[in-house]
Amino acid sequence: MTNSIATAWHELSVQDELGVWQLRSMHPDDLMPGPLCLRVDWRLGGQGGAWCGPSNNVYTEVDHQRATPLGRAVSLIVDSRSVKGELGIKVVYALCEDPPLFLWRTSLTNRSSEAVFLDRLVLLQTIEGDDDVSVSSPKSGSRTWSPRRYDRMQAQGVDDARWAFYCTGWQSWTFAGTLTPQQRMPRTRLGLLTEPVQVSHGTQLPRRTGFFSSDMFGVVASRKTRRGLLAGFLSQERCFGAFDVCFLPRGASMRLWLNGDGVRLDPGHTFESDWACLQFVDLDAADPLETYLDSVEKVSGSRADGDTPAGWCSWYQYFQGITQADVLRSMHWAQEHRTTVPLDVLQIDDGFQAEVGDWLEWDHQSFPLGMDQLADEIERVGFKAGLWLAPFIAKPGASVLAEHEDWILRRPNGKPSPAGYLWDTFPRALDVTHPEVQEHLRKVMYTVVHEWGYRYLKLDFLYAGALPGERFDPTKTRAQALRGALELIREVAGEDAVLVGCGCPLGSGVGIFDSMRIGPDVATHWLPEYRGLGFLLRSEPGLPSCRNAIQTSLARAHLHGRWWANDPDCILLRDSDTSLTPSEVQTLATVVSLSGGAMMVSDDLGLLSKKRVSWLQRLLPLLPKAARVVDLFDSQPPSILFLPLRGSIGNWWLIAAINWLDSDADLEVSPNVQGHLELPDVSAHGVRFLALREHGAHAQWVGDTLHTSQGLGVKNVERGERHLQFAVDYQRALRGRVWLKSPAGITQIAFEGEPQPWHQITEDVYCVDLDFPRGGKLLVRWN
Ligand code: 9PG
Repeated sequence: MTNSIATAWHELSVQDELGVWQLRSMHPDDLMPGPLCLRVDWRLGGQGGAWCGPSNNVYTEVDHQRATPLGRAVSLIVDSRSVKGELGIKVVYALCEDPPLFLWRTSLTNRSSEAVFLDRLVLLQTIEGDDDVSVSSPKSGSRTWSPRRYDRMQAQGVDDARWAFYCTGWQSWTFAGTLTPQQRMPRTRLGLLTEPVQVSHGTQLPRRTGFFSSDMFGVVASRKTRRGLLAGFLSQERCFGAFDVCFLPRGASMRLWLNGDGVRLDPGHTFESDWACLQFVDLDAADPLETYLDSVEKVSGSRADGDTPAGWCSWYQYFQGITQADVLRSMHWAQEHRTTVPLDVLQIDDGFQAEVGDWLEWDHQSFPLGMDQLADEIERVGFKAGLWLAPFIAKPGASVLAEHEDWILRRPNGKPSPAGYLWDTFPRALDVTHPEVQEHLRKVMYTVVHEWGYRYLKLDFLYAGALPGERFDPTKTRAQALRGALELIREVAGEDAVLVGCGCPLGSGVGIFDSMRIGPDVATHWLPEYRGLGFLLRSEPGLPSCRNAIQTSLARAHLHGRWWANDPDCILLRDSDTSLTPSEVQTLATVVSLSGGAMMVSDDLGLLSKKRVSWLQRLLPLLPKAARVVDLFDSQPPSILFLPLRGSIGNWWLIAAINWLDSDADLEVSPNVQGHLELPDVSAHGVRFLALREHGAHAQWVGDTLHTSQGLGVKNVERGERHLQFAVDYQRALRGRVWLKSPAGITQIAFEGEPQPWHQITEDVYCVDLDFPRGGKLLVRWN
């Protein structure tokens, strides 16, 4: 029997006997998947079991008002059982109208008398149109994914130039970007050194051309029809999940699945999956992924409305050699420059602790004041004290491991679960489901926040809480283990602490973190390198490098202000002791500024030249929102950012275009359908950054170097017949050049009543240099 439900947006039909379902959009241009099916794989008494659709004991119900995380929705509930009856499988499909999103999830109940171990929950897989039979006859638990068994998008065959797949990696440092069928997935080639760090256990690492995988959500898109299909999950609290796509000559095969991690489901117990969802995407909409991204935020309660951090971080200057003296030097500099460069956080990174893992002991020679008094000192002079911790990981020599061998997460063979190669060693992960580890985490967090007084915490290497292993609590998936530990940390730290996630599986952090690192580490070099091995590492997508940090952050710009405040990693402004060119420094600073996210500077501030300090000043205060990466679905790496702004001087656009080439190049952007801008001679790895405004017959503000916004500090404009007066205020000193247009010429420019010299640039454009301790009124007169 076929059951259908519909709304103004979508229509769903489910064929009971075959377990085949299909979703149609009412919008004829939308990219629709063909017939789909579900699948569950498990083990019971040493035997594999699989279910591929409700061929047995089906019961279907329609509920017009069923509660979902996005409000009430018309729903279809299909209750069925596995062939041998050991597993009860309930699927709820829901068509939400506001937002227009299709949701579904499965609940599995163990109806046998023995434990069931859950391997995989496939929520969507495309099927061969003429091969339905293979779908309804369950085959037992093979773990491989054979794309030959799935089939086409309902759209025509795959033409290389037309298709694209947007993928986002598992954690902060994993690759994100848009790929085409003739490309391969960028992946690490360093095996056990980096794979446990960057890749979710079980997620495909496809090597073949046109085969891709994305964690949490992904988008298949047609560049020609400008339509796409987003498949993903509304939360990652119960399972890690991925969207796998392969482009084959006859169509695109897709699979959206959750990793059960082999967790134990006891008799009578039910395991509910996270909600899966599909969104039809218009690639040319102002904010194409808005419906999905906002829904994730709604479900987990984002913390994006707090203040976005601006401050200093010790890591990229001092690394593990940081001392109290270095911190105090930067603090004094920030104190002296407060009126020109208003920073609010001073964050001590890795290096204060006695050993990675032993957080409550420190090196008394390097930090004689002690970590508590140092925090007091930082707070006393008016900054937020920040500290780095990697709570789920420890170096092999740490006393926490010597004293508690049983806290280490281990593989079934008893060896520690690989956590990657870090700090020139192989560190261990803690089993965060162990009650003693949880007690230890409570103590560490309580001490650091409530006794020492650090209000800003950068919590790093969090993926270590979600590595595969035999856990104290075998009923918890890796995602549940991590989420539980993150919730515990937030609970102990309190609502007021600013928590920054780093090295963190992204979906697990929504609702926990105020800010999240969304890309790999920056570095004072453009390409990845390690001990002179640059040539081998160039294409590593997750290793520290300026290029990797910028590219990944651009691909995740849309998360800002929704799931958290994005942290695109630090800016590095130094002009000595770096191999970054001035153009590369500008590209990094421009992208970080236009991200609207956190801005941490990681230089020895006292060593910055005057010019570089003036660059830093222009970046503060932070921009109020993120720019849109307009070519996200069209180029890899993306290179064009637009940010529409509105203020008392009208509406304008900030536009940045990046030259990714290794040589100077002419760039072109099309801000609208009617026109394009030619941007000649942009230097290698450099950026052209400008403000675009309409110009009329009257006098007006044209642009400035006061601030990256080029105008948000103009709080008020007074227009007279022969004058214009701008009230300018950035809540700091005012330094830079302002360009003004005046068709009738200029007779006087004055700031706070004092006449200022000006220069004529073109027939009707003039400029004036300002250097004042604070904002004020800029007056322009003509005859
Ligand atoms: C401190 C650093 C900084 C940095 C973090 C994180 O693969 N690795 O060897 C690797 C080492 C360090 C690292 C990332 C990866 O950086 O992102 O900002 O806090 O830890 O150790």
